[in-house]
Amino acid sequence: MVDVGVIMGSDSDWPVMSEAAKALAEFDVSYEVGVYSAHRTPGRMLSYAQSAASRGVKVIIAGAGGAAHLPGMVASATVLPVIGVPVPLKYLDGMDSLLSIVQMPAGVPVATVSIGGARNAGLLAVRMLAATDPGLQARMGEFQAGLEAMVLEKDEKLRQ
Ligand code: RP5
Repeated sequence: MVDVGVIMGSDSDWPVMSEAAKALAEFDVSYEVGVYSAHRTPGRMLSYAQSAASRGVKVIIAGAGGAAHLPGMVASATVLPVIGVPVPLKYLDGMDSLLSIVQMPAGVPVATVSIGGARNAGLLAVRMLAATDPGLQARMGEFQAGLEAMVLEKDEKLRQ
C-alpha cells in the first residue's frame, strides 16, 4: 500500500514528474509511479483511477503535456484529491498543458500547480497527508524553516 500515486501520460513526462517523486522521497512518503495515457490507454487509466482509493492511495499526482486530459479524467473517476502538473512540450511553452488541466468544470476539482511544477505537486501532496499526520506536519514545518534560513543566508551574503 502506498500513499501517493505519481502518474503521467507518457514516459517522456518523467524528467519533469521525477521531481514530484523526489519531493515525496525527501519526506519518506511512499509512492508508486506509472504511465497511464488518457488517449492511448483510456481503459487502463480508468481502472487505475477507479481502484486507487480502495488500494489505499490517498493522493494522486497526475502530469501530462499538450492536450493534457489525464488529471481531469482521473479526477472524474476517483474520490481522491488529484494534483495536476502541466508538462511543457516543444510548442506553446506548456500553456496548452496548463489550460487543459486548470479549466475543470465545477464539481470535478484538480489542484493545478505551475507549468513544470512537479516539485510543488509533491510538496502539496505531503501537506495533504500532513493534515492528519502530526509527525509529517512537524517535518513540513522544519522544511519551511529551512527555506527561510536559506533566504536569510543569501541576504546576509549579499549585504557583505
Ligand atoms: C501527453 O502527450 C503526454 O502526457 C506527453 O506529455 C505528451 C507526448 O507524449 P509522447 O508522444 O512523448 O509519448 O499525453
